[in-house]
Amino acid sequence: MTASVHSSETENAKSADYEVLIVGAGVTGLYQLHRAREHRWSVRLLEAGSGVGGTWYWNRYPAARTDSEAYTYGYFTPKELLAEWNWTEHFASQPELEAYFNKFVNDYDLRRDIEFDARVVSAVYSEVGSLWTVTTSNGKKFTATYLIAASGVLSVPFYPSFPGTDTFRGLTCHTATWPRDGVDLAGKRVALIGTGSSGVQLVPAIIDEVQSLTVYQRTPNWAMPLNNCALSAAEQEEIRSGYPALYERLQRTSGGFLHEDATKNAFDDTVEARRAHYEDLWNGRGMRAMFSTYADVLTNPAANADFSEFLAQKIRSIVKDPETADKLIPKDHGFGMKRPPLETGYYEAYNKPNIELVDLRENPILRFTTTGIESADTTREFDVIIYATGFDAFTGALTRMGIRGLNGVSLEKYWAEGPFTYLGVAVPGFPNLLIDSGPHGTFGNIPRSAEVQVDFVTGLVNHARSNGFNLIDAAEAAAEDWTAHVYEGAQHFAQSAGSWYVGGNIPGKAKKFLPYSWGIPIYREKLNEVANNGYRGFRFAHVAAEAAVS
Ligand code: NA7
Repeated sequence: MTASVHSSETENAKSADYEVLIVGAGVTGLYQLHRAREHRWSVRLLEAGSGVGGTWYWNRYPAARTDSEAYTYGYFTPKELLAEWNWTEHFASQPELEAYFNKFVNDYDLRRDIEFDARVVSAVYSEVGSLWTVTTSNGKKFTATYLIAASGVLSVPFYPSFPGTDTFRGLTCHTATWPRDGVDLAGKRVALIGTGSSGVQLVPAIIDEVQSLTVYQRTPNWAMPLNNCALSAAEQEEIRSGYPALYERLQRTSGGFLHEDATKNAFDDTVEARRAHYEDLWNGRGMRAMFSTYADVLTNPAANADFSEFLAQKIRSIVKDPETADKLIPKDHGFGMKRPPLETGYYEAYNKPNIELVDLRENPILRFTTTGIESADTTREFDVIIYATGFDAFTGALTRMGIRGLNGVSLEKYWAEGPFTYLGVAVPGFPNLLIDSGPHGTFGNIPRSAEVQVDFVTGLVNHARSNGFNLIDAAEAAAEDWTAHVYEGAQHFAQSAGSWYVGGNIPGKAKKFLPYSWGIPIYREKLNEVANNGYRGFRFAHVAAEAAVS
């Protein structure tokens, strides 16, 4: 490294439109843009939608809300936003979250750096000058030294293919691309396919409005009450003054949630003590049961079965028809092996006269007809069919962007057998592609894990910038070690086969564990250690505009 900072930046500026392109204006990409501005990078953010918020821009279905306490989900920097913003409920609804991200963008004048309606359709790395050429759906081209993908882990909606879907003459929609003007469901015969978090939120929100609701369920989930409620002015004040202590706590807990990690094992308690603890969890807020049940609830099958049986009893006690209750109880996985939905009146909705639950294991969908859905038992007629069928999680957005690294290798092909990353932020052979929030790095309360990545990526780019480098690549051996470390942490999730944690929901997708399950504090520690050791595991170089990489 010989070039001075100034000469290197000038040279890059000559050969590329920007130093950095960020993809995605969701919770992660906006924070990355803010950090880019702080460090005066020349930057442009490319966003597929016409507005900001990512998940909270697209998922506008009734009752869409976060399962993280809102005050743990928002940004902790900049400080002004913390002081000014009031969350109105413990768990914020989609409109409130969208308003929050708009305020962030407006207050910090970020909008001028965002290109809307610009879905990335191709991103090709060139060794000459070490830069990315990115093409967007609106026909524009951009070049930059660094391409930072903040394209989200749950951002590519999945549509299962059923015969005849094109023939249905009524309305079809997906929870993840819900129309901006809403969908008129009043008095309609509605079908809902899918009972993950989105379906579980939607059912009680529409049951009183529709003429009939038929829920097509393939796999029931262990849903627990969200126990949301409004925040009083006094609580809002308390939250505002408690942010520093709250942030410290969120740095400590494995999921980056409020909820403390359990230290006791299930059978250290008596039956009575366990029962009392389970009741307390049932009446508690948010994702507490995932972290605070017992230390061995995910790792000891007997402990897992004990808690799962408590939940099964709860379902039986709420749902009046025993056959329906039984269908709603998962049989193929224990609590926590798949991401548990949080519910508000979901099980109660099955006591309404206008709901029907169709178990797809008994009655698979055979085809869509012009007027409804034919399943093995009968044909039902509908005005509206709603897909709540989830996402091609973690890798879906990255493998659909037309990313090509060194020698034209496609990321989609490179990851055909599962993702291969260093730290969840870099891929060997794809220089200067950096990932904020993707496979092998994301866990728990997404903004809290994403900020660890954004801060690391910001430091990494600054390190390269200030040392006159314009090429960052991950070493293959480092990625091998990291990928092995990710899989080692996945062993507890042995029953997750059908989950989006392992690509189990997408036909033909490699079945590999995708999140980083060691917890955010360990992740942060590992990333800090790499940064403090000169970004060990990365290769840096300076490539002149006309020269090829040696
Ligand atoms: P999820 O949790 O992936 O749920 C998708 C649902 O769709 C789930 O019940 C699936 O059943 C069902 N599904 C998927 N494919 C089919 C087919 N072919 N036939 C019938 N049913 C199908 O997505 P959500 O949007 O609810 O939530 C995603 C995350 O967003 C959530 O966990 C939170 O983190 C926020 P399956 O279980 O695969 O049998």
